[in-house]
Amino acid sequence: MRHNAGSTYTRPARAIYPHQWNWDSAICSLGLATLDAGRAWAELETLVASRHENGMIPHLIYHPKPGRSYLPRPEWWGPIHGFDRRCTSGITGPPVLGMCTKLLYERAPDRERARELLPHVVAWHRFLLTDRDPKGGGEPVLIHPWESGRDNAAEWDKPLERVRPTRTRFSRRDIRTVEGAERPTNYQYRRYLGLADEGRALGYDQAVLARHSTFRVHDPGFTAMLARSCADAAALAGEIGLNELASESAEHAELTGAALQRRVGEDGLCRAYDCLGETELDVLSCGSALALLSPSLPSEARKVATHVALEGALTSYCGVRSLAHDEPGFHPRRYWRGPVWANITFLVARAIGLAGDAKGETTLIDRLLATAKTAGMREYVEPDSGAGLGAHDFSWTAAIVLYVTSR
Ligand code: 2M8
Repeated sequence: MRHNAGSTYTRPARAIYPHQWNWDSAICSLGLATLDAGRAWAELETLVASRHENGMIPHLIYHPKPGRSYLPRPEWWGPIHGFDRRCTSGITGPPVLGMCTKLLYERAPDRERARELLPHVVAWHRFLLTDRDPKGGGEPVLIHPWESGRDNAAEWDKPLERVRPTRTRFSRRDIRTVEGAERPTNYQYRRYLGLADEGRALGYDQAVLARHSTFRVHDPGFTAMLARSCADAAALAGEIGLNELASESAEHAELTGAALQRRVGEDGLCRAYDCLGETELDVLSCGSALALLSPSLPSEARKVATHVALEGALTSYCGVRSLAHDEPGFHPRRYWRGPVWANITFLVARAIGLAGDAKGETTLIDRLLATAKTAGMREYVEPDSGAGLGAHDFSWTAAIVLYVTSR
């Protein structure tokens, strides 16, 4: 992890991801907290420094000298800039920052720094529940698969069919360092880049995109992370004397939690939703397990999702699978379509622990640690063999191992 950590933020993995990513940074701060508390706070401060005027914290913030090693380059988005003038993407990412800020505060309390940071975290939540929630229902509209953090998740297959590829010639550097079979396909990349072009044509007006993007979905994983982050922001704001932010965040948590309650299906699981087709996306992925993060998930739904993660279709001896093994789109080596990721296992473990199931939490954390011990700090692993996949020396895997072993 030190190898990837600069003085103010941590790259996910030097060769393939040479910039700052939103949820990667938030999770990395937890590992850093075990080594150097000041540096951990700097990680989150650097992240919020990239905020946009509307409160959005982008999914990706470019190194000032971006080089040519990562596709898309800043020009694909505009270029557009954050508050600190770094170039950023025009989309957002999974909102674990509120939750990580609270965890960091618990590990390394710094009242002044938390009081500076938290208003930007809450402004981001406010953005997600206004510009990105045109109907005011409490579930942000995602306008790009990258916003879910689970880029090629099988549930995005159908909604992606509508996206018009705008460029056919581009050079993917990711498959120079990682096997192509472990990454998204060219078919998907053409559409990821098509969406970046579409957003640019609309000037990255986020409220317009939430209504008119050709890709618009609700992701229970994203909404649940938001619900948890809002609840955690409310608790932390209360503790450090930011009372208005505390009540606003409590309202946000209630709104998002209620939206997820409405998303619970007949079998007790929350699934993704295609806003354009107005249909549920019938895929069982870790998005359904992440729903456990919502503080107000009904107890029957909590029981079902916990079972699926610990013993059911999403279980693996390595942790929580990104996609159920019996789904038609399942592929044990391909990125978010089957492999096990440490961050997902950690988030689901935490959600289960917070609901009072210490045994379930320990089971998942033990699986995560045993896997890291044999596979090393890999980006993801094969769910049945435990073989390491994707990037080596992956930052959040190391950060999570540091964090959970130093409690
Ligand atoms: C992956 O996504 C980026 C695009 O944002 C990529 O493939 O280039 C995802 O795994 C995402 O969740 C993660 O934040 C990012 C950096 O680790 O890589």
